[in-house]
Amino acid sequence: MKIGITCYPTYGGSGVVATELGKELALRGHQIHFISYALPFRLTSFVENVVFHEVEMSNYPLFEFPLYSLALASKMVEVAEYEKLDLLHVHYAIPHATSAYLAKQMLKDKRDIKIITTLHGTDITLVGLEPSFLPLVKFSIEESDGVTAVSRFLKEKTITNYSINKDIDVIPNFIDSNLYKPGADCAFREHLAPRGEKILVHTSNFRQVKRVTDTIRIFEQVVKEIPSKLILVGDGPDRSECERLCRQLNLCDSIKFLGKQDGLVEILNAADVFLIPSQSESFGLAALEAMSCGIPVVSSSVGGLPELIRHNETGFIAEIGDVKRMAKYVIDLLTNEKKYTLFSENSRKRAVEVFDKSIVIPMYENLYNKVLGS
Ligand code: GMT
Repeated sequence: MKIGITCYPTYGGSGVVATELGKELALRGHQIHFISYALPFRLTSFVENVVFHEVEMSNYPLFEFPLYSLALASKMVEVAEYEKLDLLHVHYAIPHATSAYLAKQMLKDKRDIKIITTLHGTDITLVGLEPSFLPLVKFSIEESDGVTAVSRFLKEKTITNYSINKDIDVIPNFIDSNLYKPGADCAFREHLAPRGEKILVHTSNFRQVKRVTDTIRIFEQVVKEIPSKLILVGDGPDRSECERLCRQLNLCDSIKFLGKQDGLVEILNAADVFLIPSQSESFGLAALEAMSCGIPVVSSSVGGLPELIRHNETGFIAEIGDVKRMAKYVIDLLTNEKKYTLFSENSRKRAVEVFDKSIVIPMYENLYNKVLGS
């Protein structure tokens, strides 16, 4: 198949899923054309069957606001026409599904290009609900030939919040469990915790929905009981507030901000517990990455997280903001070796058996075939 993929190219789960999907489809012989304003950050080296098309932006002074959605639609038309695409698979509804709709209309006399829209999270639960976007998001979803959501939670939210009367396939996030796998204790661990302290880790884009300050509050309670360190990976709007909180709690020596990092597998393999106390999380790709490395996860009970994390089996789940309970769960895990080993094994097993790319990628291929009628 010849497939155009559009996603946000910068850091973020939807861009990761879209790029890894494109790379895997290319390995399976499909021709993949990424269409975006910049090279997706996970597309770091040459992959056969993958081409990148950059959306060029005009900076004419009359256009006070960049007209990206329109430029994207034009580029989609160009690529679809000259590369003879069968379908456009867009990730994150706003504005990608709308640009794809426009491209489809422009192409309608030449080819019947199909549109698949994958809903990832805040496109439905936050931004899409704004009055200025809601009717457009609803329309663009309904006009897509196929729609997928990354969890049952997100599917249900889409149907209720947008009164959508359309089939939505649930296709979860996936992982390369050969890459994200448990590794031997490394020098990195010794560097982070030279006195054999336990290591808690959190990775995110430091936006409000991630409640990174809760992560710090959980750690504050854990460190009172167990010698430990907290590693925070990523960057974003809440980082300064988090750094202030560390200073205020006098925890600067125990908490390390690593910023954005590429060597995530190595960092996860140095850790004991992964924390994700989000306010909203439609799937929780970061938690899956940790589980695949055999790291038990302690999370909030929101969104799609309970579909990923098995309470009292692969990790623990608590109410949003219940820092005390989450800390109690972490302490329980770190002081009970037998339980810890069992949870670690269960986490890895669930990642491999349910969410490995070899299981999930065919779900997308099946949907493509269904939509193309082949
Ligand atoms: O919705 C977002 O915040 C954006 C999106 C992204 O690009 O990072 O994240 C969402 O998509 C991921 C991949 O499907 C999911 O694993 C994340 O749970 C989801 N984030 C939220 O729902 C907050």
